[in-house]
Amino acid sequence: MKNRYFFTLILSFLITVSGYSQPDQWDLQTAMIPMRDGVKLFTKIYTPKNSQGDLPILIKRTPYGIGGEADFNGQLNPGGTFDFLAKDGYIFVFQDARGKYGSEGEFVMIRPVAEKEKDIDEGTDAYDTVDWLVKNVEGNNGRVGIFGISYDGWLTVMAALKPHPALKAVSPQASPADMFLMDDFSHNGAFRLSPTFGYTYLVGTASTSTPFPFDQKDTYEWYLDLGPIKNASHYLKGAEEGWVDFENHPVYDDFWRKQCVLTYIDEVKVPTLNVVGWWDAEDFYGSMEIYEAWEKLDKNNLNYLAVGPWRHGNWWGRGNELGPLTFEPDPSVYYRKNIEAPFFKYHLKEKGDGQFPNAWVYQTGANEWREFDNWPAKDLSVDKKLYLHPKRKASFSAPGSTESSFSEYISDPDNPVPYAPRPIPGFWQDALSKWKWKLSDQRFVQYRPDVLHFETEPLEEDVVISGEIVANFYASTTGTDADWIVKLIDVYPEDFTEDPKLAGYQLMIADEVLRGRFRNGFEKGEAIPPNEVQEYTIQLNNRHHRFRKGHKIMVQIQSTWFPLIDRNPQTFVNIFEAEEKDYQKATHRIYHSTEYPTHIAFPILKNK
Ligand code: PG9
Repeated sequence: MKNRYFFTLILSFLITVSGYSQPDQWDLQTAMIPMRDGVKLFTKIYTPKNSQGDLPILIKRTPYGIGGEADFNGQLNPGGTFDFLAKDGYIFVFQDARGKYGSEGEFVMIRPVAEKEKDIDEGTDAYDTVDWLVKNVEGNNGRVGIFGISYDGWLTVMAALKPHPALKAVSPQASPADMFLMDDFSHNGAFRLSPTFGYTYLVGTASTSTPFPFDQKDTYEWYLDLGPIKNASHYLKGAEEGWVDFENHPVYDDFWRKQCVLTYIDEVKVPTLNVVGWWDAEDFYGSMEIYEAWEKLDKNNLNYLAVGPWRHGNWWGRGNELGPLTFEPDPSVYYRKNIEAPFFKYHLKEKGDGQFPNAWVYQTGANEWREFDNWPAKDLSVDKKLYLHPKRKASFSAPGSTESSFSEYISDPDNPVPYAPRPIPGFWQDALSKWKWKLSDQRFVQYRPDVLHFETEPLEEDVVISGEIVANFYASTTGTDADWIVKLIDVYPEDFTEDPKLAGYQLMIADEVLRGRFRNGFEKGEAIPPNEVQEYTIQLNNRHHRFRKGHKIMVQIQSTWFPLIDRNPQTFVNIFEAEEKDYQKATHRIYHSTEYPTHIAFPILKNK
């Protein structure tokens, strides 16, 4: 007991001298802030009680509810999400997005940028909020920042497109960019069934967020029992509007183009810190594309990138553990203390020297932060190709002329490969289904008859991937459409005394899907000619990973990934109108010959 008392005493001493705030040190004001069309948005404003001098304002806008007072008090206090920022001193503002929770108006899922000057969008709502805050909140220094994760990150990008003059720094974190090509709703034209069905219900049925009430623990079975995807709308009463958009736009058309933020990005107008995690299962692509789009236009070096060993958003919490992996020191604390806090401090408080690298990139496998002048650092790497061979082999040499030419499997839409070990709870209900499945040990499907694998010998030296990974492959099918899923895997040695729970572990480093009908472009689908070899390219995004000496590199290929991706009927029909009879087994072949040398291309670091 005595010890505990002593510990508390020391802790409160440390908290006092380090300047951390206590819960009762915040003044809370609430406001309904008027937008230009008269709609009012519910907003909470936390001002530190004993601040000296005027403070900048940091805003987080969200459709997910700004919650009870305790939530945000908690985040502002020691150990909370905003710990280092709170210590530096800001006025924190939290706001319900239009049409959500306490805010008036209509919520539109990923509302496109307004076409007419006078119309509203999420950018104008951010603008009007900043304007009101700098004019009405006492003790502000006239400098404002906006940040947020995921939808809130996307709202941050919207705020930066036509920024209010007082907006001096933004940090979009895990923001989606293109919902058809690669973020939450579909990847390369393959519809993300469980994330999208769950999300449509979550945000579409009420102004609050209510997850779909699955009556089965294993949603793998629930979605399989659903049958053809056209049956899904039956369960989305109240949220039909959102779902109809998917049914009406099964190809990349103007609807998707207008929703895509990249369509609107021009010069970098505000210092921007883009943030994302290597194992983000929702919006990795979007965050990288936004960084890259701004980077190309960044004449004044205002655009930055931080990528850590994180799932979707866990730089706001503890970051020591992710699935089976451990990281020391905690990369989330490192990020908040050494990247995020100095970034905002420099731009909103004009303190510090502002000498930041362009990119802070965590090298997984080596488990350390690296700093780069640009990302990917093309000048520091050379291109390599990892080829597939018969008998489940992979190597850095191209196939010889005597090698047999293909490996094959039967893909059955009635028995799809699960994307995570079952039972798979609802995507929006559970950390495994939503966040951690990418960290699952891929041995759970390696020997399914509908999954191919190819692996190298144990590596004789470290191989450090540093940049964009691309799968170039040759395949045929007996059907008229097929999905192709490619996974790049770090296989740990069987004898891994360093961390026995990782012995033999198959850790996914990169993964992606392509719906075959879109092999020549996303604007229209084209049937695959049966039994003809076709060439396919899949971008597996970029990575910075060290495959260590003694590890093996594995490639797995499969054609179902359920219920993450809806079942491709494997016959060329509009999938949203497909009937039970359209779903057919098909035999797929992956070629590995001199004529058709399937390979994965990636840059590796020259100087390890
Ligand atoms: N990734 C989620 C999302 C963002 C935008 C649209 C739909 C979903 C999120 O976690 O907010």
